Parts: sequence; structure tokens; C-alpha cells
Amino acid sequence: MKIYLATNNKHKYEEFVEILNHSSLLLPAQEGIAFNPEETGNTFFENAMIKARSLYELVKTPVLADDSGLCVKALGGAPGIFSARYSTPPNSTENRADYGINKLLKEMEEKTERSAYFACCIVLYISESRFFVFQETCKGEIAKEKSGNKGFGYDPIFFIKELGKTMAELTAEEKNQISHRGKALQKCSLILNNLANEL
Ligand code: ITT
Repeated sequence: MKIYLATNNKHKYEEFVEILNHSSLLLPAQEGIAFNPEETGNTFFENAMIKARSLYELVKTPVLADDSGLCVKALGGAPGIFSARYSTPPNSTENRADYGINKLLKEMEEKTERSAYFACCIVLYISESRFFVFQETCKGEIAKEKSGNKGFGYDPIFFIKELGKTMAELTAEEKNQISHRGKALQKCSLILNNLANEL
């Protein structure tokens, strides 16, 4: 079964491939499909639906989409659905992840309340009238400095108290067990297996 993943983020793609262990997960870019929908939604769910629907309209086969982000309590839940935009540097030669991390560390400099969570909404879009939604979170704290070089995005400053490590200090396997995306995809995988004979 051929499934498209509605993303331009290669890190997400790698995590999807590792977790779903799916042999034919395709990126639009791999097939020469131009795909960059405007994320006009107000929630992770709305944006995941926008990505899923707009790719489905182009390929007319099942699509998976992921909208995710980091919600920081002391910042009223920001950057949230704006997590990717928050880490977009004005000067495109600058590294995105470093830019976002440094900006967040600066905003958090004086804060003692450092709790945060990652959220991930995954939509499995089979057709206009049939889709499944999986949303999960992963709780942690914003560290005072970066640590670790695995993962992507805000992982180096996302500290998981129970493990005594940042997300970027975990192996891919460890991250996928506990992460927002890992937990949502574990549920999604059950449905995909269940649908295997139908799709
Ligand atoms: P697509 O829309 O093409 O899928 P994107 O990166 O723009 O790619 P989002 O709009 O969902 O995706 O923004 C998600 C951002 O949240 C991502 O760019 C990271 O900055 C952050 N993020 C999400 N999951 C993360 C994770 O597991 N580890 C670290 N940062 C994460």
C-alpha cells in the first residue's frame, strides 16, 4: 500500500519511517510534487487536516500528515502551532534550529516556571469521507542550555525529568518510545495494520 506523507520536513519523515516500519511511505518531493500549503488553522488538528487534504487532492491515494510543536507554559502555550515559523530566521543562511533555540532560551531567561510539552497531531486521510486523527503530547521542561545532538528542532533544550536527559540525548529508538509523534504513530500503526487488506 502506497501512502504519502504530507511534509517537507525530512526529520519527521525519518521518524515516521522508523516507527511505522512502512515500506512505501512517499514524500511529495520524491515524486516531483510541489507541495507547500498555507497553514491557516488555529489548532494542530486544523493544520494537519489542511496538509492532509491538500496533498490528497493532488494524489488521490491515502495520505498521512503531521502538525506538531512545542507549547511552553510560561509563554502562554507559545510557540505552539507557530513552532516552525518561530524558528525561521530573517536571514536564510542562519541555522533554523539554532535560531529557534536561542530565541526561546532568551525569552525564558528570567522564568522559573519552565514546564512545556510537545504536541503532535497526525491525520490518516483515506478519502474525503474517511479519516482518522491521533493526537498525543510529551511533557518536559525547557532546559537552561542546549544538550545533545540527536533528534531535531527544539530537542536539545527539551529536558525530560524522568530520564534526566534532553530529547536530543536520547537514541532514535528511545525518543520514538516516549515522544508526542512516537505515541501518536504507535496508535496510527494499529489502525494502518487493521486497514491493510482494505487499502
Ligand atoms: P511540515 O509542515 O512540512 O510537516 P514543519 O517543520 O513546518 O514541516 P510543523 O508546521 O508541524 O512542521 O512545525 C513543527 C515544528 O515544531 C518543527 O519545525 C519543530 O521546530 C517543532 N517540532 C515538532 N516536533 C518536534 C520534535 O519531535 N522535536 C523537536 N522539535 C519538534
